[in-house]
Amino acid sequence: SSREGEGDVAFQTADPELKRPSLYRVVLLNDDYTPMEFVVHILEQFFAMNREKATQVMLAVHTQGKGVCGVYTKDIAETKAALVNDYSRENQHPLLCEVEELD
Ligand code: NFA
Repeated sequence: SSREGEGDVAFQTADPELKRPSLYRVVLLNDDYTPMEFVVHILEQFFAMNREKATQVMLAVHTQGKGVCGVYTKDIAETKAALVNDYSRENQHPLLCEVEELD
């Protein structure tokens, strides 16, 4: 349990305290205008899903209002959501991607 800033390097090796990073869901929200094919394309390109999985998740968002694209650490979740939102806006679709902290 090395204290910060004291430089006791020996303890860092002997007693590493590894905190697991907090996890965050990246979710897509349904809307009335974004084409289903565009949502499938997003799930394939940004979340590495195959066509079958992407179609399942898209339909879950469409019927239930929202759906989980993946679970990531904070930086990765926020970056993915921002990339999806920028890409949707560039293509003039209202699709929204949000980040939720896991309990
Ligand atoms: N509800 C959209 C439609 O009927 C499809 C959609 C699915 C949009 C998932 C956003 C998310 N065209």
